[in-house]
Amino acid sequence: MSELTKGEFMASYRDMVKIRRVEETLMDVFSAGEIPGFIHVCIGQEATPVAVCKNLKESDCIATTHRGHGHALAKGIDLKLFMAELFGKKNGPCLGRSGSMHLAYKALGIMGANGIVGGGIPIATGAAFASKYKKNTDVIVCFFGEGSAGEGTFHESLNMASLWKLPIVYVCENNGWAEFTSQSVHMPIKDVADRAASYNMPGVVVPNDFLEIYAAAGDAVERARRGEGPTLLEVKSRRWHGHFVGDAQKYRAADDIEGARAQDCIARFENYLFSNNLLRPDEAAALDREIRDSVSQAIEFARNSPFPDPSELTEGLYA
Ligand SMILES: Cc1ncc(C[n+]2csc(CCOP(=O)(O)OP(=O)(O)O)c2C)c(N)n1
Repeated sequence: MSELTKGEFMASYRDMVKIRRVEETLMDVFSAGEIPGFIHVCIGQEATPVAVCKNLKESDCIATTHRGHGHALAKGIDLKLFMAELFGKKNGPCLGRSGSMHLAYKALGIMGANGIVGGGIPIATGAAFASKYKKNTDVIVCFFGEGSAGEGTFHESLNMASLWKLPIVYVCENNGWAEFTSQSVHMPIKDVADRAASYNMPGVVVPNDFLEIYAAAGDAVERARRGEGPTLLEVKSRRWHGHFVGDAQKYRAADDIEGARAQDCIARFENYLFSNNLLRPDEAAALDREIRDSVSQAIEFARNSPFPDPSELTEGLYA
């Protein structure tokens, strides 16, 4: 793992706050009916995408899930293009066809969000095979929730990746809830990382803490890049809001939600930066204003962008 410079600490903090402000704004504009489909926000989980992606280079690839906004932003997608795609507009990276749940951006190695639980895992594993086959040293990161760890795709992919020593890091963001189902009723173990032993790869558990995730992801990415194979990294993350925007979370106890908020990964990182003289409160406030402005500008950009023309519907299809 490489040591972060003061500039990289600041950039990481900025990315985490950016993801939160984007998600908060999306909750509002989605609720106002401006975005089609469903959206799933990652508020409370911002440390993972940023800490993991800070260990990647541009040509490294990621695969993500229905809750993938934070991963795409952490990999560096332009905020205006991102927003245009969510609004279904023609100037989004997928020409407005993907929306939130299938967002992809090849130029930055964002292989795609995925509405199928566990669907990204074999795709990412295939990309890792391609990287090894082409000898190009790119590492693939596959983000998924603990709900995916019960899918066959998870077990088949991890088995193959270990057998063939593929350059991949499996990152499970375990927030304890798969839609409306608590982990305790669908999984007989507490740590998804225990499953790594079956596939003879390291299984690592870290809390929802930027520094710990950054260090563990760094080790896993380096191991993959050295050709030593995959790692299963589990983050005990917490989601603050419902499964999708509009879910009232009636299935969750109040103290579970309050506990999630109390373990805020951004506040924790901010405290670390303040107490180590890496950030001052006035700098944090200025950064926040700047981020809020850029989010508002991206929303306006998306609102004012054109929808694709129906005549373009079959463009880009193989057959
Ligand atoms: C194969 C499949 N089964 C079920 C669903 C319905 N579904 C959508 S999200 C979800 C829960 C996912 O939970 P998890 O993987 O833990 O991710 P999180 O939502 O917590 O980020 C389910 C069951 C689906 N989309 N795909």
